Amino acid sequence: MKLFWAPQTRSSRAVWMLEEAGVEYEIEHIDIRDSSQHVDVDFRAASPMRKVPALKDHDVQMAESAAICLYVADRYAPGRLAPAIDHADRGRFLFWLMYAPAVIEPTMSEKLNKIEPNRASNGWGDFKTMISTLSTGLGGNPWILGDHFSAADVMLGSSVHFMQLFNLLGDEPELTEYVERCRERPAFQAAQKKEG
Ligand SMILES: N[C@@H](CCC(=O)N[C@@H](CS)C(=O)NCC(=O)O)C(=O)O
Repeated sequence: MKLFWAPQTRSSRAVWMLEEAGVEYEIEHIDIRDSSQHVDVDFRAASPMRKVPALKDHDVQMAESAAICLYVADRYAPGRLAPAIDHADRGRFLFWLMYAPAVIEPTMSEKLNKIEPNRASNGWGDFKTMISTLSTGLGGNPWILGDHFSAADVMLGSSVHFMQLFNLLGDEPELTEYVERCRERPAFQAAQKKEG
């Protein structure tokens, strides 16, 4: 399995995921600032937008971090990092997995770029509602599905990690403790080590 990766990017969550799954993989460094270097046919096939992370696993080629996390969990750690397809938690798991790209990232972008949110027409609401929904979702549990860590925590935890790096997180004890728990995981630390 090969992960197309760049430092200080969303690639770190794919590494975290692969480390949690315990699969073997190699990393190919993509220079995201120089598209003339994007000559690898596998990278071009896996990532039509030439973005990282992207993955090649035998004949599977794909991009989008949430999709990669879901693929790795279902393929290599079913029942452990993703509830089985007929498990009652599956719906909640998918909701929170998709919450990161569908709600957290657009609201973060609006906040960083000081764009006034249009709650009613935006599919992602606004930053404040995103934060309170996530805090309520955690509800004092260690992980988003309760006691069980899953791929959804990789997506959510890495998003909260970036929120903190960008100084977007105010006094949110629930989220601060959550991201601290994520950072204590050996797989998270292995991913951070690769950042150099
Ligand atoms: N929605 C994508 C976003 C991927 C993305 O934007 N990656 C950035 C780095 S964090 C990138 O490759 N940027 C280079 C470019 O767009 O040329 C995901 O979650 O994987």
